[in-house]
Amino acid sequence: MFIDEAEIMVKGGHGGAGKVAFFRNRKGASGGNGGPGGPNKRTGLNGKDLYLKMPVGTTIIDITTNQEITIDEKSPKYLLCKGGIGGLGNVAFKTSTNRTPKNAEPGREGQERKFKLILRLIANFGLIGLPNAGKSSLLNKLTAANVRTADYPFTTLEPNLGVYNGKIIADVPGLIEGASAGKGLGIKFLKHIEKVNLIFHCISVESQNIVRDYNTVVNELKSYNPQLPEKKSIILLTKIDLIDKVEVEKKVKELTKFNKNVLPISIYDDTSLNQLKKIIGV
Ligand SMILES: Nc1nc2c(ncn2[C@@H]2O[C@H](COP(=O)(O)OP(=O)(O)O)[C@@H](O)[C@H]2O)c(=O)[nH]1
Ligand SMILES: [Mg+2]
Repeated sequence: MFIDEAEIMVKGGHGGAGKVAFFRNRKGASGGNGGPGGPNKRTGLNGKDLYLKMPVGTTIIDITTNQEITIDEKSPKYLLCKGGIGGLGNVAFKTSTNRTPKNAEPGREGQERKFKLILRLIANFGLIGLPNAGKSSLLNKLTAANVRTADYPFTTLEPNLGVYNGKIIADVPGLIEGASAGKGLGIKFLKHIEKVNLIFHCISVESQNIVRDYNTVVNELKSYNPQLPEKKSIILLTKIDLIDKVEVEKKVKELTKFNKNVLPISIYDDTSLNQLKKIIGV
């Protein structure tokens, strides 16, 4: 299963107690600091650091403070929770009048924090569009991905990734009218296109109203994140093998009103696929 959100509780180690001990001759305190401290003023060992491995692209949000950081290649290591400070041993409590104090500190609790983890896939390109627009078929055609495709909606229930020429392409499923209100798969997967450099907005020639279908998807993007429709995008008019050239031209013309580049394409037409590969390959 594809998990892209999780909540975790992290707790730093306990500091460990300081030691109450005395030198053999009973001439003075010898308990070292935690944790836990040893005799002969030995300071206890520090606990081993615990590292949690997370994929690059994971955002870590402190649920209490809303403070957030995102793991990227440049800053791969963060301290989530500090371990507790060790307690002072009885040596620390020696005074000129009391050489043999019998008290030591217990050591402190480690820090405890709750985090929400959100994974946004790091993809260069994102395929979006209504169900059945041909997104998964294109991903399969361009890359070694082997995603199930079929002529009914919601064959793809999770985002899929493929690699072409070292570039990662994400197939983001399930956008329909009302997705932002939770219909269908909802818009939970849209976080995965927030970081792509270029969006391919797929519309099938089978659409009865390509302008309306285009707007439907853009509106859902907008409800999720008002900046998303501002992202660089290209319209892919898909499955052009199903209609004749004149009809394709007409539909391309209809789509030019959105001031986007429109690329007519079919998985059965290598010339059009090569044009798409050129865009991805650079
Ligand atoms: N004729 C034709 N059918 C296609 C083309 N691309 C996809 N399809 C078919 O359209 C249906 C939906 O495709 P799919 O990739 O699952 O769409 P998705 O829901 O957007 O991922 C499948 O039956 C595909 O075989 C194409 O270029 N030409
Ligand atoms: Mg699909």
